[in-house]
Amino acid sequence: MSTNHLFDGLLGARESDSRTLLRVPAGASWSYAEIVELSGKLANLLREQGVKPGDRVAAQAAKSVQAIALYLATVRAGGVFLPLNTAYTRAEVDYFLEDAEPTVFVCDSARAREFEGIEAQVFTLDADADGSLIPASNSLPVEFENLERGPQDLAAILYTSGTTGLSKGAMLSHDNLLSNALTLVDYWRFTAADVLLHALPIFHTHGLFVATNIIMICGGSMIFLPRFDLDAMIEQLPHATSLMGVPTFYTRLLADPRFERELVAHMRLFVSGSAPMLAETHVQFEATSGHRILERYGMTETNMNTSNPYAGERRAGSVGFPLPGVEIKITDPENGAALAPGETGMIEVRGPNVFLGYWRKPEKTALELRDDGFFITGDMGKFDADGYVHILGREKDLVISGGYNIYPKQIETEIDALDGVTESAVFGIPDPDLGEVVAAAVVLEAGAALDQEHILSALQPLLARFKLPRKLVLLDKLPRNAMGKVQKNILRDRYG
Ligand code: MCA
Ligand code: AMP
Repeated sequence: MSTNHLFDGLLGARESDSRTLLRVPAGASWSYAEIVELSGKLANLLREQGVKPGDRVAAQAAKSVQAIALYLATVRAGGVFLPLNTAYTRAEVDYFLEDAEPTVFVCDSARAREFEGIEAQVFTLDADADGSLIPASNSLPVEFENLERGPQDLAAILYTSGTTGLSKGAMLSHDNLLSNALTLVDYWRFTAADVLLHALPIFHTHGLFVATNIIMICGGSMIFLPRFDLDAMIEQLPHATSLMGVPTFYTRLLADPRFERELVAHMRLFVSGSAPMLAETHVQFEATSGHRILERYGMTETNMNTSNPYAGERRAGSVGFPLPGVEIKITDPENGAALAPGETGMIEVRGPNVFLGYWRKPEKTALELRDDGFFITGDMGKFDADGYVHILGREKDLVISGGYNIYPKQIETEIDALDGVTESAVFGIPDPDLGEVVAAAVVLEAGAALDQEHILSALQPLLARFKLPRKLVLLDKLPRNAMGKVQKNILRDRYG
């Protein structure tokens, strides 16, 4: 039998395991064996559609067990899984389809007409499993001889924006994903007794790889919520042992009077990441629930890099220690020279978790991934005296809103292209719910007949709704320093 590094590591031994891997609040559940079977049928379908090793399978699909099975099927068929945020507009998706050239594209049936005529074979998959994908695979065998894939073969591409405004596909290998999940199972002490309350989207590293891969490896199960919903969280927490979320999950739970100590007294672990968590949230969470949140730090390009300890002190305001096998170096951003503990500089990461490079963008890869394997994260930080890593800022121009990364450059490019606009600056302002939200300052041409409402409606077909500025101010000019660089810190202070 051939080896498939990632699939064997995740589910290799579980094809006749009748225990539950996943259940939804309405009651339906799927065993490990059933999900392996479903992935076998889908892998047969992908092969029938011409998916060969290295071919991309893109999915902009609602969260469902079938979407998870499609990820597994792609891996088994030797393909490269490419999940896309369901909020992306047609204009945004077009870019990914052109760049990645998938063989198969799966989307919601409500949007299928938008994608008529594209190069890829289009199938549809809705939240309730309706659509063409599942019927097309129904009569195919569950048996599937997995394609031979080694540790360094590509398993997934996840797009992440950049300072240029154009998204870059981070190429993740079988071993990037497997090695990181294996490390985390150990570090966070996941076992077959775990029930993870899964409320994250499954088109990002956090919800797809960290949460799902960990559970498959440890043999535990997941309660799969379609999205974060407070009522459902309060209802399901008593049945879970662990939760992974972005800080917004925790601030929203804390604000709900039903979130009390007794509700979660039985819980084992609360993990937070994807965005900075305020130290006061840590403190309040512990005071209310009796649990100390375990904060960790990751990136699309690197999976998880650091984590607070399971047994030792979980330090508020810190992202913990480098994970076993992961090296972290703090460097001078000007020249890359290593800095001493306590000094603040660029966080660089090396290890089996670090991606292979950006898809078809060797020049971008060369800018961020050093020859010696260290990846330049764009996050600024330091080690404290006890070896804990602290993230102290970002060198990259990035807004993190509710755990979604939003690159100002993409929004500025769209605003600047509007008739009547001279220039714009997009920046993050603090928000009690989402951490940060997007704000924009726009300078109009003299006499331009544009106002805030026109600008926002012109942006709607171009940008996912979570990227639309929540605050938009019209200015005569943007504040600039002596070098001519826009001073976003001044805008942030003034309008935040
Ligand atoms: C939804 N909206 C948002 C966001 N989410 N606006 C800004 N930022 C957001 N994050 C907007 C919608 O467009 C909509 O706007 C309105 O809010 C309500 O939408 P709804 O879906 O009801 O939103 P919500 O339920 O309030 O969602 C907030 C959320 C969600 C629960 C925080 O965004 C979420 O699940 N975030 C997690 C993101 C995540 O998984 N990040 C991991 C990536 P309108 O009314 O105008 O239509 S980072 C990663 O993977 C790295 C590796 C790592 O370290 O983990
Ligand atoms: P992404 O592009 O989704 O991979 O987002 C990765 C970025 O999210 C990192 O480079 C950090 O800036 C940020 N991030 C992730 N986890 C944390 C955390 N625990 N604290 C602060 N920032 C974080």
